[in-house]
Amino acid sequence: MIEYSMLYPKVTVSRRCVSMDGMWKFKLDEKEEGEKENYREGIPGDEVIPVPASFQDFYTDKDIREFTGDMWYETRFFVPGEWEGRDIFIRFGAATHRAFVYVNGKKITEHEGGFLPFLADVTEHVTYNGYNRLVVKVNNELTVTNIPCGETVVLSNGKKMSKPYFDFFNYSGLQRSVYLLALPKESVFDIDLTYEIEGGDAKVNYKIKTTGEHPVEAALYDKSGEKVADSSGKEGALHVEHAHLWQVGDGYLYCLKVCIVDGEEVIDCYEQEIGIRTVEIQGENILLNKKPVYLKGFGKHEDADIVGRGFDINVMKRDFELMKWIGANSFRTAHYPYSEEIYQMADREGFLVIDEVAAVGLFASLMNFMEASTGKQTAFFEKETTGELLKAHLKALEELIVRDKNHPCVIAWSLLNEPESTNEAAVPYFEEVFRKALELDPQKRPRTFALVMNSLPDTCKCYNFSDIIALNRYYGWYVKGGYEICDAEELFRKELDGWKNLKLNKPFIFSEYGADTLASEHKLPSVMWSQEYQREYLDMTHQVFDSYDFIKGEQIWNFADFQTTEGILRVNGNKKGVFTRQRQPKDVAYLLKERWEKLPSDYKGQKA
Ligand code: BDP
Repeated sequence: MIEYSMLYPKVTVSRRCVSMDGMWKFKLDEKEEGEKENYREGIPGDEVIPVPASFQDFYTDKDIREFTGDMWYETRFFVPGEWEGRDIFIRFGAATHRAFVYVNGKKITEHEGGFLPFLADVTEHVTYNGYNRLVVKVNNELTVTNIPCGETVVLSNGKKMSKPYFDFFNYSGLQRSVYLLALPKESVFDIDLTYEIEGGDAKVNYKIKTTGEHPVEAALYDKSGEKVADSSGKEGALHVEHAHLWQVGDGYLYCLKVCIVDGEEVIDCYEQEIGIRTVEIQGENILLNKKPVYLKGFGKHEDADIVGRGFDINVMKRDFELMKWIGANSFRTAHYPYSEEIYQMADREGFLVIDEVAAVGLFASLMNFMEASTGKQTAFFEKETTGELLKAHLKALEELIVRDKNHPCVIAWSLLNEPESTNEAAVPYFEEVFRKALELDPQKRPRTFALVMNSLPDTCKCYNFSDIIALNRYYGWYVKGGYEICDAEELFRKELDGWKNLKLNKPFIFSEYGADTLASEHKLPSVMWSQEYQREYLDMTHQVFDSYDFIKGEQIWNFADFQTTEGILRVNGNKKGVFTRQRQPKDVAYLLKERWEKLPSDYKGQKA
């Protein structure tokens, strides 16, 4: 059980919420002296840095960019006197990968996991009508007991370095917004919703958790602010006549207003935007509002110049404009839960989201993207540390589902990316994770995980857990690239025939496929890394997709070029983007646009 409310911070009649974003004091603890020197009471020096942002790409010094260890942040905040008597929290959108929070020199809380929000209850520790000091120690070391998995090594010069078991740069710090909240003592804590569509009408079933015993009233408003239904009680149903369903490209949102009342007095009100829609798997189909839907889109990253993985509202806007332009309808939040504002945007724009927890790197290798195709085994789930990892994974999963369950855009949970699922030891681990997701989600959305190259029909021990089988495949890139692409196609078809023969009666999607391509390279005839080859690769891949009816979606890797650890296989990052890191199209963007605009939304769907 999460002991604080995960509801997104909002100002209402009863709630106050003040942004703490801005320039904060900052210090990398290079000498590991922060504890001894009592940084919790104030950090030395004058360095300041923006919050939210990753710290890495502001500076010109490589030791800073690669810094691994503790970093300290500090800011001052004012708590209004009229807030006395309320519960006061500091809400962190995320702190990557773990944080220790101190207010006025006193430790308040700590949190493990770098991509989900947490609250520090500071009610008893702040000075009212006065200034307070907030110090946060953030640590960005990677381990195999937390997600995402990796190692921290010490180099011969004594400096620590992050060695991710995953293919994205270990951006870290306070990468999301921080808010100061004042809530009434009795407040709305959590909201569960399920939907039933009845002809043209709909039923919205709700369950409200509060921190007290007073009664609850719920009312639903349409986009124009008209009340369309209401109900009393912590649990109930709202009947909506002629419901405007939430659809792809038509993210119609109602506003659910939940109030705790004491007679005439309103104790607390919270407003939640909701979209009325159903999601289910039926045979080989993914059904949205009982109609088959074919996924077209991307695996993405939160990644951009300068700000790194820090939430940037401008980058978000551009990304949605590009996704609409190209005819996409969906994306996967590879490889971690994204900033909440991105799901809100997907809700409004009518995008389908596969929401991924940060369980990436569960395959002990620094180059798993290469080695996964070779059949290499690392006995990952046989490690002694697996129990501890599972605990961290389940906790993050709970935070993810509680945070995101009310977004209409979220149509499935991705519970792992490219784990080593070829070993029996993975089975009990998967069992726990898949069971937990089902238990936590009131809407019982489909669950999936992305299968790595060597998790094949005859080697993968875990595909049966998935409601949607999601394949990450690189035939024509890591396997038989270049002039050998004809052999890649043959192997690709052989694998798919294998899946077909299993008659799983489940939908398959490609959660990754792609080829590294330098925006600067044109070459006729093609060579690998040229824009011409990216096109050839996609032509072959699309032909394969179109030959199998059980394939119900394609999410290319990646939306845009992104930063990774440096190495001989990465040219200043991963270049599989359809767009450059600056969000301009490579040639294949036009090819995908043509394809995706042509494919009907229910492509290959058998009518339910
Ligand atoms: C897969 C990973 C992804 C990598 C991609 C690649 O899921 O994170 O970036 O392949 O190699 O292994 O480009």
